Order: sequence, then structure tokens, then C-alpha cells
Amino acid sequence: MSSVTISFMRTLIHAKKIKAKAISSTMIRSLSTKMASNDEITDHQRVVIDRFVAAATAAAATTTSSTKEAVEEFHRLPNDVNERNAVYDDEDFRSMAGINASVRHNWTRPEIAEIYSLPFYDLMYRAATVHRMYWNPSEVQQCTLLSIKTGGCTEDCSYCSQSSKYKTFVKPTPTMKVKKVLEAAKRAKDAGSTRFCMGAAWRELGGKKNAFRHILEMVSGVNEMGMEVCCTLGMLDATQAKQLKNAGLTAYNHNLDTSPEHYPKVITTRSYQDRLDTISNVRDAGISVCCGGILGLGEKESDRVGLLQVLATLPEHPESVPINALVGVEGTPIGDNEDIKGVDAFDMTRMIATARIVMPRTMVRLSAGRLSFSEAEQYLMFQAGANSIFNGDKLLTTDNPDFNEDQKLFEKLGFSGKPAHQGPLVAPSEADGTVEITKVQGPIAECA
Ligand code: SAM
Ligand code: DTB
Ligand code: SF4
Repeated sequence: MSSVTISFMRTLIHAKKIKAKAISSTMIRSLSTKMASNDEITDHQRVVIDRFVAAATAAAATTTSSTKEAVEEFHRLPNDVNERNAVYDDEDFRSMAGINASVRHNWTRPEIAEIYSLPFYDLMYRAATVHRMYWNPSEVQQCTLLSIKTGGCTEDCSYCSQSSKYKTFVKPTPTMKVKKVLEAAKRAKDAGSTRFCMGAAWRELGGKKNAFRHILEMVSGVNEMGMEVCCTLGMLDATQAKQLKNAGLTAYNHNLDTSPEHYPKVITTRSYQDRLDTISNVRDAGISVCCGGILGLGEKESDRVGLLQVLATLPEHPESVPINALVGVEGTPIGDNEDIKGVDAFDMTRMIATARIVMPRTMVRLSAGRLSFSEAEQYLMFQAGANSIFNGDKLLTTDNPDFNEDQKLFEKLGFSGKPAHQGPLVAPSEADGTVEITKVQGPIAECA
């Protein structure tokens, strides 16, 4: 790549005084002309420039705000997942520091098992490199959870404190009032949270008309506060998913939990296919899919690989994949099973690293179980590619690290939270051309 092009790109990226609005067509056209006239530019280098121009175009087209915000926005990819994916439509694979990666939907179990079983140092190197090819590692999303309807669930998930089948510390409580939920969301926002996730201990929304009306009010209320809104309410049909989308829902969490083979040993009251159907209803409604699983259910390594294979071969990878470590709850079959050991930090890291490699554009969420890991162990998980956590002193019913301790940890590690309703930061390796991006085929895309 010519030095003039590199310095032009850097000027665009780093210039503090440039308004993104002013960047748009003239500068992009000028960049295109420089690109078109330089015979020495190789194909993959041209693509690096294409990507940069695509991000700049998106930012320039949508920016109406101040210089600082404009520059900030200019560093970000489009927030809408379809627009974001469209930027990379013709991308084949990425390479950096001897590692290749791509967004694929045809992963086989043996391929994933091979990655999962790499020597730990090689797995970490590969995952951390993939992470840096696709993401800015300084940004880690923080979501605040609230249980809006606790306990008394008719499902028999054998890890769960909220199932009515088991006698646990949880005292069932009715659905919270809309006003109380919005007050809690406001407190989370004031504390700096940008995403609010509401959980209900239901098998399904089903015929709960009144409760659903209230939930739609909660969703639109939180959305109006400027926060991203997520729900996890059990199974949804297509109509309910569309209603939630219309009310302003950003994302829906519905986990597969484990592999299809291990699943019936953990849950008997709803099938794997039921879960896949809900995920597809959520996807079809245009809501971001948050779908992952739990380690510590007595599963084998092949079940962990099996779960990742199902996720990585969905028609679209989930926008986020939560990886939970079991929080053992007394009174539940798994919590009381002495043969099931606590989740090892290296196993948790392996799972996160493998998820990062097989779904490079997915946000990997280090979810339940952080209290059982030291800060250094959690750092290993961020280094393996985790870029989201649940914050707040409580998860749904169990404890989570102290909110202020998490903020201190973020400061120590140099992480910032992700702002609401903004796409992820462009990976520095992409902005400065360190990562090589190879196209599927064809001539240079027309810029501007
Ligand atoms: N009731 C809804 C459902 O299951 O679809 C939503 C809430 S449920 C608590 C959300 C997810 O939290 C579960 O699918 C499971 O992956 C995770 N989870 C629940 N209890 C857990 C525990 N004790 N330890 C770790 N993760 C847990
Ligand atoms: C997810 O995968 N983990 C979060 C969120 N989605 C809703 C829930 C974890 C729950 C942990 C057990 C509890 O607190 O009851
Ligand atoms: Fe009910 Fe969800 Fe708990 Fe299963 S995980 S028992 S569906 S609250």
C-alpha cells in the first residue's frame, strides 16, 4: 500500500478536528482516486481500504452531532447488524500474525474439537489474534440484569434455583410492577449501564396477556431512557417476538445450554427443538439473538464442542453467546450432585476461546459464575476473546461480583464499556491495515 494512502487513512481516522459529515463524499472520492491510480496496491490491501471507506461512509451518512461524537462515531461500525454484515458481504477471510479466520457456517465437530483441544498456549494465541482482527479489545460491554418475575417456574432445568420442582433458597415472587422496573433501569443507567436485561422465570410467554402488556411497557420505557433492552422470558412465538421488536427490544436471550445429546439429561420439560424455534422467531423478528450455554452440567468436552457446533452452524451466528459457569444451587439435582465438580478456569477459558475462533463476529459474554474466578482468571477469559459481562451485585437470583469492584477491574485492565445503540469500535488492526482482508472474488467495489 502506498505511503500516501496509509497516511490519508490515518489522517481520516485520527484527525481530531475533522467532522465526519465533512469527511464523506469528497474525501472518500479522493481516496478512491488514489487507490485506482496506484498499480502497486495488491488485492487484499485494496479490500482493507474498502472496509475503511465503508465504515467511514456509514458514519458520515448518519452523523449529525458534535465533532467529538462524530470522530467517535467514525471509529464505529454500523449499529444495525444487517448493515454491519453488509459492510463485510464479500469478505472471504482475514489474516494476521500467521492466523487465518473467517465467518463460516459449515463448521464440523472434528474441526471445532481440534481447536478446543489445542495446547493452551496455542489456543490463547489464536483466539486473542482472532479477537484483535475483528474487535477493538479495549471495549467490553456491560449489561445489568434484573429478575422481574422470580421463581415458581414449571420447567425442570436441573441447575436452576427458580424451578418449582426443587426446594431451593428462592421464594417465588409475582411479576414486578412496571414503575419499579423502570426505577431499577434508571438506577442502572445512572450508574453507567447501557444495556438492561429483564429475566422472568417462565417456560413461555404463552397466554399471559396481561403480563405481556406490562412487559411491552417495560421494554418501551427502558428504550425511551436511551438504554439497550434485552429480555429472557422463556419460549416466544413469532407474533410475540414481533410485538417485542415493535416495543423497542434490542436483544432476546434464550440459551441452548448444552449439546443436543446432553440436553435431555438436564431438562425434560421442553425440547432442544423448542429452543431452536424460539431462536428462529427472535431472528425473524429482527431482534438480536443472544444464545449460549452453561459449563458444569456434568457434560463431556464433546458436549461443549457439540453446543458450539450448533451455534456456529445456525443460519446466522448469534450476535452474542453467553458462556455461563454453573452457580451450584443447593436443592437442585446438579447443585446437589457431588460427582459434578466446579468449573475449572482453564476449561471456561478454552470454551470462550473456541467460541471466539468459530464465531469471530459474535460478542462472547462471560456470564454467570464470575464469583468463582479470580480477577486474573477473568483476565485470561477476556484475553481469550470475551467482550461482554453482566454487572450488578446480583445476576437473577444468585450473587455476582460487587459493581464497584468490577469498575475497578475495568480500570485496571484498561477496558471501557460499550455505549448504547452504537456499533462496535472498528478493530485497530482493521483501521490501520495490519489485518489482511481477502475478498471472495471480483473487482474493487465502487467506493462513495
Ligand atoms: N426462564 C428463561 C429460560 O430459561 O428460557 C430465562 C431465564 S434463565 C435463568 C436464563 C439462563 O440462565 C439459562 O438458560 C441458563 O443458561 C442460565 N442459568 C440459570 N441458572 C443458572 C445457574 N445456576 N448457573 C449458571 N447459569 C444459570
Ligand atoms: C445468561 O446466559 N446468563 C444470565 C442471563 N443469560 C439471563 C443468567 C444467569 C443466571 C444465573 C443464576 C441465577 O442468578 O439465578
Ligand atoms: Fe425456568 Fe428458565 Fe430456570 Fe429453566 S432456567 S427452570 S426455564 S427459569
